[in-house]
Amino acid sequence: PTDIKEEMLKKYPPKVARKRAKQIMINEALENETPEITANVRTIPGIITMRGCTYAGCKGVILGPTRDIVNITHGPIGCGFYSWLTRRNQTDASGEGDENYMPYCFSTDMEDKDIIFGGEKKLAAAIQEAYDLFHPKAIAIFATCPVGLIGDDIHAVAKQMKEKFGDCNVFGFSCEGYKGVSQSAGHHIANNQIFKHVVGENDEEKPGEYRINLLGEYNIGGDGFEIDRILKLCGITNIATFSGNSTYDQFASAHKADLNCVMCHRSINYVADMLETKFGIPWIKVNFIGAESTAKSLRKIGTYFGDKSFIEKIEAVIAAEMPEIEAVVADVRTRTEGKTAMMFVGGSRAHHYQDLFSEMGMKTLSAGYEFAHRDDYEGRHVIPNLKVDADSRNIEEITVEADDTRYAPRKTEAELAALEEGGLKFKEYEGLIPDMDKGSLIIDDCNQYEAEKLVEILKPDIFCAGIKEKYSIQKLGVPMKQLHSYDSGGPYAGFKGAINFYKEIDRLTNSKVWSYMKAPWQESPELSATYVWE
Ligand code: CFM
Ligand code: HCA
Repeated sequence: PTDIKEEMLKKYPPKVARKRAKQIMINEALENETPEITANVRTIPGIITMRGCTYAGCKGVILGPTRDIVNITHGPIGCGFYSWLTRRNQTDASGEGDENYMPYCFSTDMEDKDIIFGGEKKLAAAIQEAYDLFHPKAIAIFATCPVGLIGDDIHAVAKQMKEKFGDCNVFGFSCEGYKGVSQSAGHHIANNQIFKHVVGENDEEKPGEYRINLLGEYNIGGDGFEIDRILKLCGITNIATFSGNSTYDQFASAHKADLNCVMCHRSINYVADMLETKFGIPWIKVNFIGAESTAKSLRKIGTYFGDKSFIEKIEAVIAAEMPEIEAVVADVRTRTEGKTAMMFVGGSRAHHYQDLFSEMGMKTLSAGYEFAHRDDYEGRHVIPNLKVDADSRNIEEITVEADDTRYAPRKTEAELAALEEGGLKFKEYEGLIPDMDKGSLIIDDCNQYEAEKLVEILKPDIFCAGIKEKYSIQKLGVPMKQLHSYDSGGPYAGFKGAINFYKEIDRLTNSKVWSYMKAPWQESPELSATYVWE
């Protein structure tokens, strides 16, 4: 691995190599303590990063999957267009009276004249138009880069329109693309505003004995549908998913749950913490990617609520689902055992999907996040030591306090301590590093050049990343699976999802098509030329 790291850094100018060296880690045995990685820092200009922008993290990721909020992008048309369902987040609006605005793409379509003379009037007109057409419960406004540069005050416009309507919640997000170093800043901005403007708005009692929120599940390719199916079988009531298949009212009622289950730690841990501080709801980390992980997560929920009959019901569900999983695994493993994978994805999947691969007997040679923070790699214990740099200071920190009337600790200190004693950890995420093999390569903010080098040197049987990586990897003759959009597949979460995934990876890694393929320049290299500098 040392040689591979050196090989990857060799082409860089010395200053760039020094910086990248801190983001490329050879996993050492964890005898002493978890080694430190540099993360959540700016991408070096000139590098073709896999990352996206802060607006994408706020509008596309967190609010995009909510069906009954009209999401208006204040900006040039491309920003709205490229964040319009490309993530394959699904929703079920088949219920009586359900609103679904997700198939629409709302934008102010800013043009040169709006940049010069200001876009606030155009924004107010767009909000009015959306209100007149749909009378939605809520309208959200998302700022793009030029909005911040010219200084349009989206919050003032939102406030003015909210007062004017009286029956529609209007609020804005200062999530200009450049606001942070990646999508991650957008998550934080989205979490803050949803918490300030929506959570706690609906105090109606909610039915259900075992009530949870599922935080950080976005229903990509129907993942959330499969998880909800399982929860329902177990008798668990999901009050709100943040934010797959969600509605305004789910967010507004989130304070009615008795446990928060955090799936994607990176994107939503802020909401988990705020719900605990303000309303007294504890949170645990779960993972519904992988059959074993799904069973483990369900058992954690069972332990938390503690009722014997509930725990038995959960065990019965697991016992009913597992035989099919075992049969498929036994079959695919004859073809996938010992194969290798690499994955570079967002801020949680590069960790979660390793469980699915190991269930198939496959080994992860290298993995990393696009925009996770050190706690997602090393575990939450590093949070107190994280340096707050100029880029993180840019993002508003909101102060949350216990609610005067509605703060109600769901468990006493003694009950929590007893559960911890028994192995159920609260507010804890240990990160990706401890789960990876010694000698594997962990790479933060991996880029186009490094990805190609890795494939060239280690020749994995499958490479997982996003759309920008898809074709360059396939052209190297290696099968590529998108772990963002799932290409056209999914669900991959839960029990049924695991089966879909095993079959898909079996098909991809055992197809002969890649070995038959020759790139055009390999077949007829008439374009070979020598560059001459005069
Ligand atoms: Fe969380 Fe996500 Fe991810 Fe993410 Fe994303 Fe995504 Fe992702 Mo693409 S919220 S961090 S910002 S699990 S959109 S559903 S796939 S990069 S690994
Ligand atoms: C985003 C969304 C994205 C992009 C995926 C990709 C997604 O970050 O803006 O690069 O293929 O999951 O759709 O992460």
